Amino acid sequence: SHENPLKAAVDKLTEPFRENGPAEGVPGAPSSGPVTVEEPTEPHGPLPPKPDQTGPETVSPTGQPTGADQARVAQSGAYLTTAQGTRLYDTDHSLKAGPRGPVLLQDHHLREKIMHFDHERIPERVVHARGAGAHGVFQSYGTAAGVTKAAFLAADAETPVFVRFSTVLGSRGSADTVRDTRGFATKFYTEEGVFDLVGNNIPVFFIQDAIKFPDVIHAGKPHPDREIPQAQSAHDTFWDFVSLHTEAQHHAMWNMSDRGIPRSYRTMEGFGVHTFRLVNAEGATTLVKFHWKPKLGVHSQVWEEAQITGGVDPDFHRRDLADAIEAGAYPQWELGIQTFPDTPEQTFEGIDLLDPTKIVPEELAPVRPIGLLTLNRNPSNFFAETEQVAFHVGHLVPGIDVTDDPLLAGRLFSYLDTQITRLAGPNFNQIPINRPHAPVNDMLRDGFHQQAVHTGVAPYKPNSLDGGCPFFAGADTGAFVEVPVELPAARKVREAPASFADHFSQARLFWLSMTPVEREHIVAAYTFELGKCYEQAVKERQLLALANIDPELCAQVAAGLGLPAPEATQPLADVRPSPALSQVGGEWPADGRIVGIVTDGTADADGVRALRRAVLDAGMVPLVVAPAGGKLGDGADAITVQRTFATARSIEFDALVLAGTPAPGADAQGARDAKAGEPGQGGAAVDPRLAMLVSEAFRHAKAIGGWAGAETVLAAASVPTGAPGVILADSGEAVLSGLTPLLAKHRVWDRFPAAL
Ligand code: HDD
Repeated sequence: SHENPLKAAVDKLTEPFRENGPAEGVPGAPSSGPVTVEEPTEPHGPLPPKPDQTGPETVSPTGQPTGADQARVAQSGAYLTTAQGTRLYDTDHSLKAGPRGPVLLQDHHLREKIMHFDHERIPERVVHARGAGAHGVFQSYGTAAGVTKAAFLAADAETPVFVRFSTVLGSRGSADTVRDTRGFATKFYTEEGVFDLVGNNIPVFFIQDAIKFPDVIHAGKPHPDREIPQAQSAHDTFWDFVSLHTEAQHHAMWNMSDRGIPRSYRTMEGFGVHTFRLVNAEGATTLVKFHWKPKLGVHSQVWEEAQITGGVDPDFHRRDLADAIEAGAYPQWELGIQTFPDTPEQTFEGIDLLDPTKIVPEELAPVRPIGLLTLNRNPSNFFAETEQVAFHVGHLVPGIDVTDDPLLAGRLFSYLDTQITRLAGPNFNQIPINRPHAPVNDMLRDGFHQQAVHTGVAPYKPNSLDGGCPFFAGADTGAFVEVPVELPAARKVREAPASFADHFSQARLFWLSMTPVEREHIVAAYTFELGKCYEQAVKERQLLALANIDPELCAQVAAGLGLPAPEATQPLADVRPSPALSQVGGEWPADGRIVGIVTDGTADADGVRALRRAVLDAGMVPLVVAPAGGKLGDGADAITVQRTFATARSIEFDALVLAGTPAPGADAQGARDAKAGEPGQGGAAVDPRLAMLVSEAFRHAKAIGGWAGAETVLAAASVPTGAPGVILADSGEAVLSGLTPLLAKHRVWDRFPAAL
């Protein structure tokens, strides 16, 4: 960070606005000449919050409102009433002229009930319509105190937060696991006002200037004539745009990588994308990029899993987040910052910090942890909280300011503007989930859905009739004061800086930073997406962009499309890979991983029980899978079946253990016959659904184990017993100790490329 030479100027500029009255003749003050705003009374402390501006309701960790709020819960009072509080004796029948007669217009209850229902929906978000949210707390480490004066980043500060994760392109009801960027928006209810960090799980963006946002979104959303395809980029208009507008290539490559299909919201990184400017107590400024690092590591689904999930459990990510929180497995992320000197060039190691299509590799600027986010409470009402939460990149607190990134500039307009339509007016800050926890003392008045009953006669400044209140704060009394950045003399132009013309070097950097298995996934993703395009010209143009990123990547995709690989039209960028970008190679705690225990219900019940216990003891989650639902065995020892062969798919499990299935005596020939759906001679049939489950788990690179007869099932699923990540032992516990180290690596990576 650098000393800010302009601190004195800021102090001087803000002086007229402070409590003790204006200083005389300060240049830059709002009126010319001496400032004459006389306040007739002494300022007093902040006014108590208005009833409509207190924080969201108190809710117990189990989601039950506590204390006084209990009375406000629907379905808990004694009598059903109208919206006006009049008690009702019937809500099942319209008022009619006789049981078979016409319905009467005078039925006020019918009209009120239908009127309200007719208006239950609000417009979905124009982007990021599909999402899931959670409450939590942000614990600051205090390590950013040297670079920012933001109070919520001071040592030991604890701040309530609400986070909403989302996909970008799909409608509100679309599937969670589509290939897309994910939103990661955090609202910090700080003592100095609300700070929103409205980021994504991808650190770069498709465009460098917000004026292109309608273009990229129109291209990505379904085609305007048929409104298909839903929630995907695998179509002509998307690839038409990104192949013509090549600054989108870097972000498109992240989407085609495993980052585009996260395993869980809990296993995603988050990024503020833009460079922000922090200001410390001395007025010194530092440029930063924000990062969220998940404690569970960064993990993804494989493509086939994502597709299956979209069908069998479209709410996969939403459910996963809510279940984890309900089970007390609170997801956590560390907030970190990369810091850069605030020099006039606003570049770091040659990378333009105002270009949102560029990252600064962590190897060049390490991410320094500054606090811990824990999500620990599910919303109690999706609409009230997750749907109505309104984020805005302009919700800033003292100590955090914006830069001149032209993408950020347009966002600063858009997020307020969109709420006018979505939340129907300018008072969306009064909706409980959006209310600041800091005292609010604004002079904004009236408007649709105004909840406050403001008192006083003078919502204007200066005034004498309301005692001159409210008063201005200064930089030293917590005012948000813009950093007085010096601007070079400039011409008004519609142009971008020259460095913004580099569209391929960082896409190449990303590609070169991937491991072989991750590259294979990227090739498969491009081949699938372009394979879904109809226009030859679009495919050829995108191949040309790939040629300028990496000829090998281009050749592989071209081969998959059956098209010639074009030559690069510009020299390949000379870049150093950033291993930090790869998701493969690390090890993470196996806590909370899901182990499917498959049994036919007849064999080794004690073994199944013991394995369940061992899985729980290891901090993981056992799910017992059997041919049909119900209980296995009787009495206190009975084992509850949690998934059946009809409901279990590989997507849900991190590992599968085959416990005594099928009955001993089955042979491989029997298993092969069973695969065709018929019991073989002398062998028990392997249920084809079980065979499918196991072969899926194998293809999805999940660890598989088993004992007592597991070989037969493996044979039926065409899984070689010697394959990587297949552990056969003579007891469940022995199998588990073989599986646990595999789970720490997330997947059996060695199984690729054979598996896909
Ligand atoms: Fe945006 C929503 C993230 C560029 C305009 N955006 C939205 C959400 C996230 C992002 C996470 C969902 C918030 C929620 O859960 O309610 N957006 C980003 C990121 C961007 C970005 C990381 C680039 C770095 N966005 C961007 C641009 C514009 C918008 C350039 C317009 C010029 N974004 C919006 C919006 C949305 C929105 C139209 C839709 C709903 C909303 O704001 O509240 O204003």
